[in-house]
Amino acid sequence: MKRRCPWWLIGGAVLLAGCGQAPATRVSDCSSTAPGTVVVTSALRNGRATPAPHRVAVPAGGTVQVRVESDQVVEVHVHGYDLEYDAAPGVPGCVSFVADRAGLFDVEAHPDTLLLQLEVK
Ligand SMILES: [Cu+2]
Repeated sequence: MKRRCPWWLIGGAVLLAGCGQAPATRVSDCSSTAPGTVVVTSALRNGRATPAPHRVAVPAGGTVQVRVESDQVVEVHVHGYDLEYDAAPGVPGCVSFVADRAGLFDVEAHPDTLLLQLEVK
């Protein structure tokens, strides 16, 4: 699920917790893969994740690439890092970023299909 700050909170967001953190920095659009990158792939078929939702270990500070193929237009959301991108038939969605926040983060096809979880530690 998305957690966006209401527009009227943006100005004071620095003082408020709970609106989420600033989006992570995208490393690339996945046209290349740096050595050592953890590559994670998932596919959405008929509304179901393939393979079934699973947990992927990512070393803290490492670069992770999350690639999603889909048979329908969907928005992919990497929770915790607040990254959103589209995937469509024939046009996989992909993002690479530095996993600099520890924790367990859902990767969803919105609105509510869990694709996988990234466990950063
Ligand atoms: Cu979400």
